[in-house]
Amino acid sequence: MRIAVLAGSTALAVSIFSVPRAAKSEDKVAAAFQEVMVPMRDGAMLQTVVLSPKQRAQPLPMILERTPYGVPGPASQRLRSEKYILVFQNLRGRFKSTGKFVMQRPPHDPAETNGVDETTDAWDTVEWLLKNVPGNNGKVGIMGTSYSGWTTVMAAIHPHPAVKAFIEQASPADMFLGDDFHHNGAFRLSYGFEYSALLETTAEENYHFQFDRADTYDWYLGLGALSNVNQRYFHGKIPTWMDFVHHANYDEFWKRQTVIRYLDEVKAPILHVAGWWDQEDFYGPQKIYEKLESSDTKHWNYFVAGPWNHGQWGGNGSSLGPLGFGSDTSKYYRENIADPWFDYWLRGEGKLNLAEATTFETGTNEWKQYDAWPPRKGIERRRLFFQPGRKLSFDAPAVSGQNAYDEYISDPANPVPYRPRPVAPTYPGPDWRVWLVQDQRFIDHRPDVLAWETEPLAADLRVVGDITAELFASTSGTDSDWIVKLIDVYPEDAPAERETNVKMAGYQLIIADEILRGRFRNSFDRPEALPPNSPVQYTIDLHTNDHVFRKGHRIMAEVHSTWFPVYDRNPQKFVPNIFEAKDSDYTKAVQRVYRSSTMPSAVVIPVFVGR
Ligand code: PG9
Repeated sequence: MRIAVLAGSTALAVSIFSVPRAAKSEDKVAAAFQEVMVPMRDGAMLQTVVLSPKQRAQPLPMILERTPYGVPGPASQRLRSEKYILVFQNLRGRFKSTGKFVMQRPPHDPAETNGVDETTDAWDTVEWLLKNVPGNNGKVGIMGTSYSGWTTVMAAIHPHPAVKAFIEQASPADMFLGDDFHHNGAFRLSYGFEYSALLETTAEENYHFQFDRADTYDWYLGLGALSNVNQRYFHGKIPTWMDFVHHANYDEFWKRQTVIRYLDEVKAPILHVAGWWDQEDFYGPQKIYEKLESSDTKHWNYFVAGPWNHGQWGGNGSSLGPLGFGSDTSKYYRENIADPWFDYWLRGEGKLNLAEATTFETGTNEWKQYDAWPPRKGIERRRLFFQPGRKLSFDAPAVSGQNAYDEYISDPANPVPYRPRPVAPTYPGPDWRVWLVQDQRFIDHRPDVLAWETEPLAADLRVVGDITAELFASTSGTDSDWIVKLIDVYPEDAPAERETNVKMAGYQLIIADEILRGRFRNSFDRPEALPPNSPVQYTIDLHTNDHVFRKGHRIMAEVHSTWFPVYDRNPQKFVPNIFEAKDSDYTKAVQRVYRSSTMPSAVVIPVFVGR
């Protein structure tokens, strides 16, 4: 059995404005389609579609998805399973739902007795469905990917007692620290700009910003300073853009919005799902799982990660970009994890044979199970040090002193592209969906990209858990971005991938990556200028992973200071608010990465050494 709504998530990833569930050829069960307006406690009416299997031997549980992206239309009259009633709902202010759409509306102030938010809307919806949907068995599951993954988590803060299980897939956790809109305070320019234009023009239009250049790298470069966005295009009319401008630091606006803050207790079973190459919300599910794990006394909190981009678990998971995985990993997830999860909690069927963490180990293409995430048993944290001659090794650097560094000039007028040009608009893609697995050789010749590489590995190296970069670096400017990537370099004799036939000789595959905006090195709330030409130590979390660097492969660490236009350019001169920087504030800077015994830049990897 497969739960049809899972397939909907693919539509989300392909085009976020496809209805969340398009009819599929494998949909076999005739369904009754019903569209209703569900009343909320403050009088708002939310457009809701109920798809119920026509043949029902017994009352069925309901699975609810709450989305800003549109509900299925009347043509949706088939389902893949006769086991569930599926319910889709548009959030306030989206499509026919009344009320006001607020991007990631935070929970209301508890002092406000009539307050509404996504938690109360989910509650009111469940209450209404239980009373009004014929043939339901009184049990509800809530699930979704990305935005609707986030509404799933919001519902889990204070769930209706009828909600017996959740599946949260790629929910953002914190839009300033690690998901769609910023990473460690660095602004995700192309996503932030295009997504807010898309959602906050009229819902009927779902306006894709009309670029007048095929290569948006060129377009964003021509845009210049961020302050030009309002002057030339948005004119102060896009609320989310105005929030970016007014909340350039990690202030109460962002803190109130993060779900982490409200998750003090696991109130119903919840499964968290992440994709290793999720180009949007990879941070979220890891952090949400981690926060809930601290209060998981009933063992209701579980983690799954696979070799997927954003939402790929709903579609075909046999390959991603050039990479083949030896089997359909998404099908595996659906059939062996997601379906049994809901069958167990909502239908009382089967046993829950689920490990605390189930992750797909890339490199070997094997599913693994762990009793903790990140695993603690058998793990040794080892440093891969940057060495002279662009070498990377486990030996601590022998050289000492201020002169052991590698250097580049970072020029905001010529930023490092994040994917091969021309950079097409984010949506509808398809390049956006695969950029994290694209061969990094397209930038390795640039003088502003530095890389350090190991010798070919004598044996497989299994890396499981949290990866961190420890960087000692200076800039001649007073602000700077630092991007660190951990890359798997394939040997020259690497065969083509079986599923995709792509030749992998010399391929440079990103395994882990992150950016840190230097001004936030001590505090995300209070940015500080960097001391020019003085080495500073940065610790950058590259997040958890499960990857085997195979024998014969090399490991590479890469550092640069622009990643454009997925991130805006740091002016490299400290200004109070980068959204208000002038074109003249953007300056070149000399960047040095140190690799001495006293300033040993390194990537710290969790090596599995056995139990
Ligand atoms: N990544 C998208 C998103 C989630 C939440 C807020 C804003 C954007 C999405 O795919 O829904």
